[in-house]
Amino acid sequence: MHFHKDSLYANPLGDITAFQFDEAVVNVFPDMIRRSVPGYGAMISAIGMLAGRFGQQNSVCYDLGCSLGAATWAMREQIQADNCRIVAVDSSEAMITRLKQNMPVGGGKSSVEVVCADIRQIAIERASVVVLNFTLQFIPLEDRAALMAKIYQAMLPGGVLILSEKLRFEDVRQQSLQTDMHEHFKKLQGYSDMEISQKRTALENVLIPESFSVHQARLLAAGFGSAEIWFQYFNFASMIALK
Ligand code: GEK
Repeated sequence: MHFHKDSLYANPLGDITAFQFDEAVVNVFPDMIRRSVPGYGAMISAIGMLAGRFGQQNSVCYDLGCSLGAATWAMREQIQADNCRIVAVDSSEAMITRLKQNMPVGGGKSSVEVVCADIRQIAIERASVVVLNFTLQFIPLEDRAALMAKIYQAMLPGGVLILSEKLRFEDVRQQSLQTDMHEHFKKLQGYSDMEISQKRTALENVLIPESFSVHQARLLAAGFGSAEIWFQYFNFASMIALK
């Protein structure tokens, strides 16, 4: 299946509707995420490495908000434990349809179950690895604590949660600097000022970033023993929380 270059916001749009993970987005998704999220490739490979280390025998690794399964395939490559299966979940039917058409063959011993569902609704059990790679930021603020508590409860001792998010900064100058640097990154990736600005409008009230201290406090309140950033590139960060 062929993917295209992201030019969804390249022409002036009279009416900019709220961003959705529909078929138009799916068609350009690999290009869009790589050119929009600084460090995306590095985070995907590290998720594979972490799954190799934390994936336990007779347990489940979850990729929540899996999109086209980049983190799922990276985990499958690296998991060595016996009977350690992967469950990949996304609420976008367009994403899940395409993921199923694009499943790479081979590449590991773990089985992969693909589920089209809202991650707030699914049951989670015996989890050794849980990945939320740029997904929590799309969950309504009021639902985030309950989701974290559900994940924590479902995790085995010694389990890991990898939480990657766009961050906001409480300090006004940091917020403006890091936002500017991200936009500079996008320009170097070939996005025009108009594309950047129209995408910003489409994501308003859809992608809601929080600060690291808010994430950390929520993770600790859910029960995690520690939560730290292991990777950051401007306002995009990935955290590791340990049970
Ligand atoms: C990657 N992790 O390539 N339930 C399930 N899925 C959801 C929900 C929900 N409530 N809300 C949003 N999503 C991927 C990238 S993209 C990040 C993740 C981005 C899904 C949504 O359909 C989309 O596929 C994904 O979360 C977010 O490593 O585009 O910035």
